[in-house]
Amino acid sequence: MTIKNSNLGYPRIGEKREWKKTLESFWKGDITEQQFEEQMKQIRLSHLQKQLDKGIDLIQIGDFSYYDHILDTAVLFGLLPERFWKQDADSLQTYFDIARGSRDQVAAEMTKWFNTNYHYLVPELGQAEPRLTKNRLLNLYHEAKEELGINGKPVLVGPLTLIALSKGENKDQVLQKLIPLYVQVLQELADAGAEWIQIDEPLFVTSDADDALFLKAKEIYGTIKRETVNTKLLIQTYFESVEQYDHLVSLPVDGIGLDFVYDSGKSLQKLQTAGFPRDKVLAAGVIDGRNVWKANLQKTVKLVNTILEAVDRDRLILQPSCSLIHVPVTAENEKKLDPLVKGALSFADEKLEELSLLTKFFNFEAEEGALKEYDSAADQLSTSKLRNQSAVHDAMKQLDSFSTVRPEAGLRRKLQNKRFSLPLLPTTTIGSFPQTKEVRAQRLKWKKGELTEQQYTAYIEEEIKKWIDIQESLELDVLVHGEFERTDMVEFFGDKLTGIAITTFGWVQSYGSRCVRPPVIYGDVLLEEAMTVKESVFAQSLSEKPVKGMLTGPVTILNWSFVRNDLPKSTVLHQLSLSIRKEVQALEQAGIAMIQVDEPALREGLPLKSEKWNEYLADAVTAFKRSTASVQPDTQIHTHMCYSNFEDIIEAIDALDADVISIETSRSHGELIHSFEKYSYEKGIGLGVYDIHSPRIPTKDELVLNIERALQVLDPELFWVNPDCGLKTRGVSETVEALKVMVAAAKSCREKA
Ligand code: MET
Repeated sequence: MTIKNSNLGYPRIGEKREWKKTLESFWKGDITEQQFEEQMKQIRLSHLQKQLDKGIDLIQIGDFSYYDHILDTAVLFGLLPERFWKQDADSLQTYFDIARGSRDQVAAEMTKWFNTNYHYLVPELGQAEPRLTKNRLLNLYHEAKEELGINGKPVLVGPLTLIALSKGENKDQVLQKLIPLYVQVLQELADAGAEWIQIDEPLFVTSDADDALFLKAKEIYGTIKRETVNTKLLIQTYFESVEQYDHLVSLPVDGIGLDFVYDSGKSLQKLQTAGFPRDKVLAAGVIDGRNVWKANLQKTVKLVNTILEAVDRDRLILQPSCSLIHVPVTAENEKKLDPLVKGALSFADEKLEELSLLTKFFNFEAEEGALKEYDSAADQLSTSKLRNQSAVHDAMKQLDSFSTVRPEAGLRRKLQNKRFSLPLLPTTTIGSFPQTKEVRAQRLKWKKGELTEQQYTAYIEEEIKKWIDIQESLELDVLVHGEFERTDMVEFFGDKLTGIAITTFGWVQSYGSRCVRPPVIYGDVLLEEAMTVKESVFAQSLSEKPVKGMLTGPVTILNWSFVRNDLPKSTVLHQLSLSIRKEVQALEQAGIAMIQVDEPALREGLPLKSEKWNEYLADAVTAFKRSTASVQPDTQIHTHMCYSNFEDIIEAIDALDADVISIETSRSHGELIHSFEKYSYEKGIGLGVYDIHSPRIPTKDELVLNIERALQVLDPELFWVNPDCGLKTRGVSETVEALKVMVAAAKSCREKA
């Protein structure tokens, strides 16, 4: 019997982001709906063809989406937000209106998919009566069969996960009503000839998956299985091990998918000790679907052999650990990378090749030599200087000798008050000012060599000067240089630090058509030259007021990059902290008296399993403190964080020991202030007073209200007034107008305080 392989999802965006371009040209009205559908079909079919060519046996259908597969599932079951009910549920217009907002209606809320940087649209249950709309999945199944002869494996998010991720009061009721609809969809696919159908239930890896949930799951899948005939159902989990292994594997379905890469060792252990039911198929995630490194196939063979001790060959399917939408499409087009780095990379296409080779090996169609040869490319990177920088290793050996503790916060505050003599409720911004078309055009010219280094520097300095003048005339108290020299707050540092590469086409979908290109941390991280001193010093030379130095912190650089996997993440984090520490020192030595180290990604890096939180937070806090603790007590350290649920991590935030923290809040003002009510926070704090995601200019009264509300809980001596986040995506005049209102609001609150 041969061992089969399977895929869980292929990146939609295309090698050169063709998908994004098609979407955006449709939104702009450059192509008609028919042209749009035709172009999307070509992209979709080419992705299927590629997977077929790479030797994948079970190719999934339904992972391709025009925006987001959770939205697809919600629409399939008629779960449209109430404000869109008047619109035709089957139309493309409605679909995109929900995703992006229409002239009259706001879009659905967006949030991160488990611990990834992929954002899904949150289904709103409201008073919805679930019903089936057009069964797009069925059409796609037919399309693959007719056009390419592929008997695809339809993929659908399961009812438990779908409901858990939705907003609404009546979850149980909706869930009950969904079950017959799932049965109907599955049966239509079965009747069309689908041999396997995959139902994703990643909810089963979270801490919410308790006995009660599995009890419900048993009942629901009992019904689904009983009523769906002539097909095989597979329940798929990913991103972590399933604590309730026994419950999961006894669900009444035909196959179970487990992630053996992000496993914390538990699923494998359970498989070894408790075995695997003989009447089921195990779909084993053995190729890392979350990272960009080549698998070590010889090690993977060992893993598969261990799995084979518990499962018969003909009951095993090999696959990536999760959908490949979390990695870029192909490493083949990366022409600018060091060959050692490129040689060790594996994006989606390469991962499928790995899978195919591995399957061939187990089916006696490939020799062990082929695996050895495959693994040697990554070995070359491992033994190279890139991963063995003695300066970094020496520093890491003495990690404890780098201080992480500053003098007591109260004492620092006294010294800093004396040094800066700021007014009550000081005003500032988060760092970036509008990245206008012109700023981007100039940077592009410089990158292409059409501007000399000198010309580009002169341009950036002109922008800095313009905005220092604007900030002076707005009478802001603490200024920033504006970050005009930065494309992106992580990419900028990734580009400058040794050991981190920026790819050319390494894009992954973040939300909708928006893609990000995470830097690749491939080697030991080292700061060889100061990264931000020039611009900061120039900006400070133009004003008597303090201008904040502006850095991205180690936790955020780590969380927004692809990270080498030969070291524990915490080691890479600590390496990063040593580089940021050096930069902080360089800024201080150059006379910069306030330094902001942004950590917007601190909260989102929390592991899925709560038992791992303490370790993560302890490392994050230490890395931040190591980055910042070298400065004099009267140098003021700021940090900034983006909106998230702070209740969970408020102690860690306090432990960062930053002199001033600013937090994005305007979308959850009440809730956030509430967290601080219960926790007495005694350092400088600015809760964003207006939303920067909207072009709307706030009114002074609104902002006064926001400030006053915060002051009911927080000490006015500690409160700062600032917008929610950086202003890089805003227009120039709306930025100036909004800041004018903000300063006026701060002044009037100051008088009253
Ligand atoms: N300093 C950065 C900025 O103002 C912080 C952004 S946090 C996502 O853009």
